[in-house]
Amino acid sequence: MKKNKLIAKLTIVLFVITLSGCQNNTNTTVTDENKAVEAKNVFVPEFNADSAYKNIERQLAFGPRVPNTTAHKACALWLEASFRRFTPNVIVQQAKLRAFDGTMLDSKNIIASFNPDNTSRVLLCSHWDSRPWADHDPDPANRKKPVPAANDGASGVGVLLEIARQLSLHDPGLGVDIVLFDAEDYGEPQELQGTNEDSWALGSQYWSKNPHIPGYMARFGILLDMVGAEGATFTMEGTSMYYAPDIMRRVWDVADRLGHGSYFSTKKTGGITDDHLYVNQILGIPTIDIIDYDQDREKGFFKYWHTVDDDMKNISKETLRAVGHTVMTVVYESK
Ligand code: AHN
Ligand code: ZN
Repeated sequence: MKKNKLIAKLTIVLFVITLSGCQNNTNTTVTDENKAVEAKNVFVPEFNADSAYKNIERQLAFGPRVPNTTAHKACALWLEASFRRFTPNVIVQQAKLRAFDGTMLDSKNIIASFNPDNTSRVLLCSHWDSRPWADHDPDPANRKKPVPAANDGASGVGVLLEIARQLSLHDPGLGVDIVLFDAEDYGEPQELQGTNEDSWALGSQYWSKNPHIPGYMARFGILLDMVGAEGATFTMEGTSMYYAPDIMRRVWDVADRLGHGSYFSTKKTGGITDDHLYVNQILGIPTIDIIDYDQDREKGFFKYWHTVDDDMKNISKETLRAVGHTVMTVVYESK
């Protein structure tokens, strides 16, 4: 009997130790993910803004990358070939996706992986398609024309291609997946009384339900959307703050530390529907959106949003560098 009691006691003690051990581990992981304040002593390659800028020009040279057009098909091949120069691990995920108006979109999510076997992974993403209609153009004659999508599309991709190049040159020591989502910008136009939020971000909805690797998981994700405009302001957007406040603070802290605080405002803004929403909701990867957005501005988004003037004229290498430098530092410091 005594022996039994002792065993029971020991079991309880062991159980408590195990419990507190687990808690400790969890805490450590969370703390690790959050700490940003101090620069880690790791090598961070230099982000080349000229290269990012050229990547945007190359995309625009195809014409608007509207799904089901030849420009879209040609650009997809170029994006895939570009990735293959940097890593052998490239997957093109094809899907036919139904748009709000019933159009079936031939879409391709284009994915590049670095250190595919490392279980410690970071997700970087952006959309690469162009909006078919410049429905926010001040001139009604332009509203049925497609958007060149230099900022709203090509800018995030331009930054991510440059990051991919750097990842191929300097091993970050952790897994990185770069996902270029298709069919983000085929959302229902407002004048059709569009309240159909799920008509946006079709490519990321598909990928989140069918990740390129079954059971895919990453520690956190960063979405880049409209990261190239001159004088951009990236606010702390509500959907990101709801699902991934620690990641958002950490990225903003890094930006501040690197001297890019003028682009990364600590103003809290409303939540928006963008690719990160579905990655958060469906896959449960805490993902933030670095986006030029503030609901107190006339348009919310940048001045030329969904107009035919979203072209190279408005793209700034300084803005691209602020974003690229910040995101690359976060990635390499996540080792
Ligand atoms: C909505 O307008 C609901 N979402 C905007 C997401 C977006 C459009 N990002 C780029 N273009
Ligand atoms: Zn758009």
